[in-house]
Amino acid sequence: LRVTTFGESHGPAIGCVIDGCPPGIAIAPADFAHDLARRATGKTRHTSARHEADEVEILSGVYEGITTGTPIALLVRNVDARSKDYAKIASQFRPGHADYTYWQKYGIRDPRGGGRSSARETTMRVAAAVIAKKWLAQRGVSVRGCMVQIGDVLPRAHDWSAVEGNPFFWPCAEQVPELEAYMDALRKSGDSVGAKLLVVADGVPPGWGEPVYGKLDAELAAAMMSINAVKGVEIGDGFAAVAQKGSAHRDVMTPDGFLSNHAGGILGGISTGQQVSVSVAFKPTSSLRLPVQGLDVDGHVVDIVTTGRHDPCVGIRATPICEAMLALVLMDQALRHRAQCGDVGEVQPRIPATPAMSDA
Ligand code: EPS
Repeated sequence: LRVTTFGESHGPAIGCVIDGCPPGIAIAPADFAHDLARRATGKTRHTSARHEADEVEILSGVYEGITTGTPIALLVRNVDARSKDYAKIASQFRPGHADYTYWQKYGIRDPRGGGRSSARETTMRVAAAVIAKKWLAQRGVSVRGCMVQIGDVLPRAHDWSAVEGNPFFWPCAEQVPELEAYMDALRKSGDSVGAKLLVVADGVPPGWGEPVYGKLDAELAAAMMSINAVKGVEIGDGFAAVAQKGSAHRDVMTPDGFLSNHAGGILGGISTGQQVSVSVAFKPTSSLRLPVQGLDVDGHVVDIVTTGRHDPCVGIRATPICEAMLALVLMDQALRHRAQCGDVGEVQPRIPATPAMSDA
């Protein structure tokens, strides 16, 4: 499965091409609405106020509502760009923003709304993954995510049923008013903050992933790191494993399943049959109202103040994006596994009775 996106934040449209998708999957424009709305701007005061319709047009690869096996092209038209906000930033570099490295690399950039480096691009990852999630669901695999840290605030409880009921994808309902107040104060101060997200996949059978090149965890890390503003990825216990003893980190095996999941459902680059778990760190966004010293294209020191409709915490909208990358990597690995080892579900478990752990 190959997915590529195209388009700029303030161009006429954004889109993606999904190549290598199997035929026979039912898909309609309405199927994209739910996940695109979960990711969209303009839904609450805690995210950018830009109002995009995010309506998906299916341009190719689907006939009479069914994927044909040919490349699927999806398009979303941009309807609420305000490019004049970016007149000044066109000749300046915001500290912490990709506009500096784009300029160093290409010597030309589309500065309007961040152009290609805008979070707008992630719309199409989420759209592409709607198809992957559907294909995976038909094989008993589901993907979900939540926020597990914003700034220095940690959840006091982890209740998956709370996650979709608040704008932060936060797993502890009683803390939501606290987060609202936190974000209101942050927005008023003109600053931004980072966040950590957790995404998990349940129902992944043992055997997905390749042992050396194309390890499941390596591909997940690359996929997550390709999302704007991501600065860190952990699989299972991740960096906490540094302080653990081997006797604590290893997941004890019994005929009824593993007794823990420090490995995050992956050993040697291959899924164990347990829950696959990935944590993703998002940096605080760099487009701030607070003035900062930067440079302009001529190398002069300038005071930079970014106006416009920016997210004070891009992690708030990133749960569906991380879910999308998890689903796309899993579908790709499942197809590769099928090509090499037989259809998903056709291969009998080599060791009987190793059910997945519960999703604690
Ligand atoms: C973004 C800036 C804002 C966000 C945008 C990402 O856009 P604008 O500069 O046009 O006000 O709204 O995100 C989206 C439009 C989206 O769909 O995610 C940025 O600088 O990355």
